[in-house]
Amino acid sequence: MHRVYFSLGTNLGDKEANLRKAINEIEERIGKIVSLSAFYTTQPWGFESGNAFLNAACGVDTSLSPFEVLEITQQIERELGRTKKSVGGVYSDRLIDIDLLLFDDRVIEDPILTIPHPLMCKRAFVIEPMVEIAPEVIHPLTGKKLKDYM
Ligand code: PH2
Ligand code: MG
Ligand code: MG
Repeated sequence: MHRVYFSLGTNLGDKEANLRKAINEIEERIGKIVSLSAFYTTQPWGFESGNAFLNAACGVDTSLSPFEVLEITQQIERELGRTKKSVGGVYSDRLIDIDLLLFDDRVIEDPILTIPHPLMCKRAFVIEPMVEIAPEVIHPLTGKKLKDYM
């Protein structure tokens, strides 16, 4: 079994329903949800929009590989109505975004998947929910506990 952590975000439509649907699909297709943060209302980071976000984080036990997990999260995003992907760091409003943050203590640098997520510790909307559910988890590149990023 592997422990994987996801960040979830939405700033369009029925945001609470979007998060709940995504979490249900993750549980159906990826594995058991072992921890789920509160839902945090946050302001758009890195782009201009009048639509606030609802963000959360969850921990899941899975027997899948990182690339299988990535493929399934992208499928779930599409099924929940995600259309545009951010291109070159230019973000836009979205119904759902599911980002893979950590996969055990693996370090992966691949053109389609970077783990740990390179920006996870720089974004309050990611690190706050993660510290709520996984304060003692160690960042595999820095050796620091997540709670020490707050
Ligand atoms: N996601 C982004 C860019 N900016 N801002 C907030 N508040 N929440 C997000 O989930 C978010 C963002 C890129 O995926
Ligand atoms: Mg994202
Ligand atoms: Mg994403």
